[in-house]
Amino acid sequence: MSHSQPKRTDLTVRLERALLAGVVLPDEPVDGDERLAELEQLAETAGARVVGSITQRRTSPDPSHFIGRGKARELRELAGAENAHVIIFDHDLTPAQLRNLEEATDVKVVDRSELILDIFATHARSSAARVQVELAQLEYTLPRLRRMWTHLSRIEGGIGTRGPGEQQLEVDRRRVRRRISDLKRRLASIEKRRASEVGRRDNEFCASIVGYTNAGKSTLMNAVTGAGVRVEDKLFATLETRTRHWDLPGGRRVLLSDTVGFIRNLPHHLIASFKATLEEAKNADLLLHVVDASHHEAEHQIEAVNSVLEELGCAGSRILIVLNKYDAVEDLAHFNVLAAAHPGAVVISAATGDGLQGLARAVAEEMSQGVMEVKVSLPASEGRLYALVRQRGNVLSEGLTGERIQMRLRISRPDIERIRRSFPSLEILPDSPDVLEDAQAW
Ligand SMILES: Nc1nc2c(ncn2[C@@H]2O[C@H](COP(=O)(O)OP(=O)(O)OP(=O)(O)O)[C@@H](O)[C@H]2O)c(=O)[nH]1
Ligand SMILES: [Mg+2]
Repeated sequence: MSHSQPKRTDLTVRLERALLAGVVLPDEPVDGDERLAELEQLAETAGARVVGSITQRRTSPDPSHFIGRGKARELRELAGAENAHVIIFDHDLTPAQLRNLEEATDVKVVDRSELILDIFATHARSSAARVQVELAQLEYTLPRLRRMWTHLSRIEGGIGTRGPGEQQLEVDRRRVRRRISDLKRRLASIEKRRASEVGRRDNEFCASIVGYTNAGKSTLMNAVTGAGVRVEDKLFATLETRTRHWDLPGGRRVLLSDTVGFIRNLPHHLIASFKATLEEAKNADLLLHVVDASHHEAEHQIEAVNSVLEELGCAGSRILIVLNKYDAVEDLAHFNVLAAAHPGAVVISAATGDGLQGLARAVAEEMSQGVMEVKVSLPASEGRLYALVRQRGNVLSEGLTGERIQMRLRISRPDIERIRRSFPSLEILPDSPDVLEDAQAW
């Protein structure tokens, strides 16, 4: 079938019949079928109906069409035969490749980042998430506006004008740039607000649930806190951070956050825009890295999550691996390899509740990690600080010198770090052990 109207005025694939296209390059960790299966899940999450797929093995992408020209012709025929309106590529394409592919196939072409951005745009509920997604979309779109110009010039050329396309493109670009700076301003104020919220939580132990999309993060959140977060067998069901208290047996309390899931090659602009949302993870005392242990690509998903964490600046955080969906494990040998590779991991089923007590124990242990003896000094007038130190630490001795109170106490490293962050007037005396060297640098 032939489409004479512009194809990329609208990148959404909702309700459209879609073909998937993938290229298998050497040295890619995840195999082609698995990647196409994930792309199919993404396409369906975005609302498309997948009607066929094509893959090609290549040593490197074709610079002009990504796939070979012959394959592009094959795609055109298949699109015609299957009455497809869109071809979704399992890669990110350059603006030129997109343009060439649309010309060669005569249908709309969408790349993997655009597809993920479309899903995020559809799922974003809060105003913060909407701003973040729109910003990511515009930043990804701006360098691709050339194609819009092609379409615009085609339309305007039809009514007999010469060269207005270039002008229109300039107008479009300016409009987009203005919108981008407007969104950035709004995002900055959201970030400021969030930072002050995070600041208020400084005296609590914060744990963030992170993990590949669909790993069961929200199910875990609901199971331990009764939060009522939406759970779905869909990618990117959660786009907003939810935070709730989790009371551990034994009386300790954790502030637990559930947030957006990660995926292999998460579009870079999206990570940048979601930094504010993902800030929780960055400031957390502990990350619970939830893994779908029943998935055959679990190990690659762990790696993908680790690389996003690195990009977010969380590489140095304490991480507890949580192997979830144990109830759904079919290949026990495969599971055993996974478990053996992560000896400190806790095995659970968030859906049935199995293993949650063990998880609570492991978290409690993390909380009391690194208990040490320190000497501190604080102004006698700071009643709140004094109360907090007494509540968190185990006071061994205490004395008053002038206007300051000196204390020797046993306290966990995360606790003393947190208190110190919120109360700069707390002084850690130099003859305290190890922490204190780093303490000077805080
Ligand atoms: N069998 C089984 N299914 C589970 C378990 N935990 C979660 N699920 C299912 O896995 C799917 C995804 O669960 P979610 O909790 O939404 O996953 P998520 O990690 O929050 O996903 P996103 O927010 O989309 O990134 C749902 O269909 C859950 O019912 C489990 O322990 N066992
Ligand atoms: Mg979720």
